[in-house]
Amino acid sequence: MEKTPVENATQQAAAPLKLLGSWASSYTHRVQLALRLKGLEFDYAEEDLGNKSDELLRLNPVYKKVPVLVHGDRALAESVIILQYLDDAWPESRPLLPSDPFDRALARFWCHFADDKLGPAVGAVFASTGADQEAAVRQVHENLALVEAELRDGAFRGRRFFGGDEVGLLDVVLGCGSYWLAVFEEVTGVRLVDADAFPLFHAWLRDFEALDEARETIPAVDRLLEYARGVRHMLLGLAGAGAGPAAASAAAEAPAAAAAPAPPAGAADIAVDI
Ligand SMILES: N[C@@H](CCC(=O)N[C@@H](CS)C(=O)NCC(=O)O)C(=O)O
Repeated sequence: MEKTPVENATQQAAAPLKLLGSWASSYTHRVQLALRLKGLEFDYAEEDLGNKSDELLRLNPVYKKVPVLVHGDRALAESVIILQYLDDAWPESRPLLPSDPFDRALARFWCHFADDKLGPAVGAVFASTGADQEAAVRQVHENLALVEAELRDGAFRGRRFFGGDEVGLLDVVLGCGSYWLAVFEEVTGVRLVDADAFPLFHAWLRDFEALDEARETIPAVDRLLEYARGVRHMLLGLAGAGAGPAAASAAAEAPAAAAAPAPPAGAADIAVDI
C-alpha cells in the first residue's frame, strides 16, 4: 500500500544525517550548532576545500561549497536553507523560528543582512590595510549599530537572545561568525566590537559563546588565530603582488564565512577556497 505523506515524512525523519563541512567554516558551524541544539545525531565528513571530494561535487553541483546536509538519500546545500529544513523537519525540538509569520520573516531578513552586509564588511577589514581598512571598519560599525538599535529599541528589544529566552535562527547565523570578530581584532589590531559602543551586541555575543552547544561547535581560538594569520598573510601578499581584486573579493566572503582548513598555495585556490 502506498504511504501517506505523513508516513513518508516520519520515515524520512528517521533516516541518518550526514554533514559535509570544513572545520573553520562558520557556515558549517551553523549547521553543526543547529543539529546539536535539536539533539540530532549526525555523521561528519571533513572536506578538503583545496581538493573537493567527488561526493561534495555530486551533492552540491551548483555552488560546490560546504556545508551540505545529507538526510537519507537526499542532500541540501546553503546553510540558512539547511537550518530552516531542520526546523521544518524537527519542529518540536528547540524550534529555531518563532510561530508568528511576521516574526519568522523578520528573523530571515536579519539572517540575510548578516550574510549580505555584516559578513562582507568584516571580511573587507580582514583583507585590507590603510584607508581601505578604515573604510571597511566604518562599514562594520555602521552595521553593528543597526543590530544594536534593534536590540535596544526595535524588534529584539529586551531579549537575551534574538530568538527570545532561547537561541533561534538569527542567533545561530549571527553567532557562528561573530567569534571571528575577536579573532580578526587580534590579527589586524583593529577594534571592531567595543563593549561601550555596542553593549547589547557585546552582551549577546558573550551569552551566545557561553552556550554548551556553541562551545562544542566553535573551534579553539588558538587554532582560529593561527588559521586567520595564515590567510591574512597570504591575502595581503597576493594583493601586494597584483592579485588584489581576486584576493579581496575572496576575502569579502571570509569572516562570516571563513572557510578553508589550510591556506592554499595560489591565487586561483584562494578565489575558490575562502
Ligand atoms: N552561502 C553559503 C556559503 C558557503 C561557503 O561559502 N562555504 C565555503 C566554506 S566557508 C566553501 O565551501 N568554499 C569553497 C569554495 O568557495 O569553493 C552557505 O550559507 O552555506
